Amino acid sequence: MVLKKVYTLVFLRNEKKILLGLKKRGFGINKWNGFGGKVEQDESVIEAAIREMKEECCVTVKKDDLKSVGQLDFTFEGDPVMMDVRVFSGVVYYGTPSETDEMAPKWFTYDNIPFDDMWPDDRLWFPYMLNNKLFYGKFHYKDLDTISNYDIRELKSM
Ligand code: 6U4
Ligand code: NA
Ligand code: NA
Repeated sequence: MVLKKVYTLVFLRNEKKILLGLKKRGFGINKWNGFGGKVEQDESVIEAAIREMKEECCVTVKKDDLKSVGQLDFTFEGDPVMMDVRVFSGVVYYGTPSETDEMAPKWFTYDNIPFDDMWPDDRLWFPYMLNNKLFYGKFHYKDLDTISNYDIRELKSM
């Protein structure tokens, strides 16, 4: 039996920039990433995505303004739990991205994305997201810094 935990990951974007947050604690600490976290038992994936945006960078997003753009499965050597990450992209939001205990938000131009300080998988699937292609990616990590194998493909629909 495969154990699986579902996570959200949200990227706010405009024509010139993408919003990332520097994670200040926990899993992925000191890495830049989108905003998100575990889907809890009493909520849908989209509800979790909206809640985590608010908790992590104080921004309100509405359900209809978030677009499902990809799915990522991560496994780690010696860990039976698969991370199933649902990736969303949005343009419209309310409020000003602000620093919280968990994340320090910052806008990056598309030619200046800090891949060296992100999860190693990001540079492999960001091109799909940035070119508005739906994607599925599967990554097996040997340790937290090293991908031992992966597969990414474009999807026709989510
Ligand atoms: P708690 O336990 O409440 O602090 P929670 O906020 O629920 O945690 P967290 O922050 O651990 O969850 O969630 C991990 C976040 O990191 C999710 O948004 C998914 C994302 N993530 C995990 N592995 C990733 C990877 N290899 N590449 C990537 N994002 C990843 O781009
Ligand atoms: Na989180
Ligand atoms: Na959480």
